[in-house]
Amino acid sequence: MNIQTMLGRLMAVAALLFIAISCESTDNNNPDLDLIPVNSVTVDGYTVSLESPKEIEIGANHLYWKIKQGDNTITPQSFTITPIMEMATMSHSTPFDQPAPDPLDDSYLSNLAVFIMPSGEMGNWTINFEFTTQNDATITGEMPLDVNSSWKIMNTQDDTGKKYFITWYEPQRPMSGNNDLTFLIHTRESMMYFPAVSDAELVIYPYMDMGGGSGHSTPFTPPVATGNGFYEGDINYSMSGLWTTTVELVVANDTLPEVVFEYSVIAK
Ligand SMILES: [Cu+2]
Repeated sequence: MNIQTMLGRLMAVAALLFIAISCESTDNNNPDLDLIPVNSVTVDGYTVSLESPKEIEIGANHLYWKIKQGDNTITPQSFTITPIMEMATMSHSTPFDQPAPDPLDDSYLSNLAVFIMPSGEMGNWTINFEFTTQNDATITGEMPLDVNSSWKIMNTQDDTGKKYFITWYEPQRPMSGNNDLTFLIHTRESMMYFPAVSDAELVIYPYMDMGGGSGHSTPFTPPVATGNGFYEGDINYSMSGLWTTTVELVVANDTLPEVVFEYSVIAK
């Protein structure tokens, strides 16, 4: 987490305290987390709801889980998930963390999931979940999930065929001027295990094609590893419009085939 994100979280906590003091807040959605409902499933009288700040798409997603028995939010002893994509000839998972009590609102369990493929003709996503209630009851269920396309994830591989997933984590909405620039790197150890890679190097090159054979780059600080697969730098877009960013991943002194992110930068 970088300084800006931390400041943002602190400010959100301050805003939350202010709201708690200044009004009788009812249950329902937390305005500071600003979540939209994604799906919910009821099993044995327990309703498991999934919310997220945005529609679920390939690339990074923050998932917020709430478990209710009737109108009461319950705190399970444990809650684990397994995202699975069922495809014609095989099934696979995706890079994800297990949910933990959310630091901003502990009525939610939250986690990061990086979806590597969109839902569609190729296959469907389901999140299998299991939780243990305070009465030691174990409840299992499954939640179908629609994963939309996006430009925010690409993959490459080394010459043994080992796959690496490069996720554009931020800016989610690139704007002219300065932006935090954060990537996430994962690899595929098996169809069910996609660990974070924290010891790679990223070589990036942002470019704007101005047409007629001319174009230009823009000032940036190369992203460096900060742990858990995160690589943080920044970028200062000199113009709005269509940009590309080429990313070369260097793993164990081996430079893997480059990937190119293509996206719009909006005027501030
Ligand atoms: Cu798939």
